[in-house]
Amino acid sequence: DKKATVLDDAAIRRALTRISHEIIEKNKGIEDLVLVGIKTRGVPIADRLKEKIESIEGQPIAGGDLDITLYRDDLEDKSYQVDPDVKEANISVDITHKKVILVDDVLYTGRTVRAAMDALMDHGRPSQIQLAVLVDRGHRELPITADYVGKNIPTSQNEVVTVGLSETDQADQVVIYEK
Ligand code: 3GP
Ligand code: 5GP
Ligand code: MG
Repeated sequence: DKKATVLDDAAIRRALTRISHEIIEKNKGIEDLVLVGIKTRGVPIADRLKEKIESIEGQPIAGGDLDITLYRDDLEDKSYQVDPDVKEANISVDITHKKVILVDDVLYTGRTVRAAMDALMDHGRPSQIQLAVLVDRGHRELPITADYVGKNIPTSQNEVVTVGLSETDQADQVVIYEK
């Protein structure tokens, strides 16, 4: 059952514009930054941030993506717990001594981000890893925090946050559903 639309297209656009400025400010520019999106919906979000940051700074910024197999079979049955694993990494630049910003749509337990960090560290030795998410829905199971958050959405375990993006879905919107 649909409970509420928490972000519409204008709100998503504003949140990503704000995060773009926060990334530039925190890093005092964009030198040595690499934006890495986590598939599926972290990738278009990373692309949008990349475009905004490049237009603000007038310089290109490196990018890549990670495909992490989530516990797709058990979205319903949470008793069957499997940790996410990295299926594929497409990062063409050398990330050693670079500041990597991981980008995902929803941060929940933190296990996906942990797997992503493992994959990055197999690829090189970044000087720093930061995390940007459109939605933080809480319920962390690991000591992981996002550096940049579009919106904090306190949820219960039996709610689901769906993220729609024009690149993959009909429209840009974030909606809370009750399972
Ligand atoms: P995404 O690939 O765009 O991030 O996990 C696969 C998809 O299932 C995700 O899409 C996500 O949107 C959706 N999803 C919805 N609820 C959950 C959940 O509780 N856990 C996980 N892992 N994915 C969820
Ligand atoms: P975590 O590993 O932190 O539990 O979950 C993060 C990943 O799982 C994100 O990439 C996201 O796609 C997915 N995910 C977990 N919970 C939700 C949710 O409520 N809504 C959506 N859209 N994705 C979720
Ligand atoms: Mg995701």
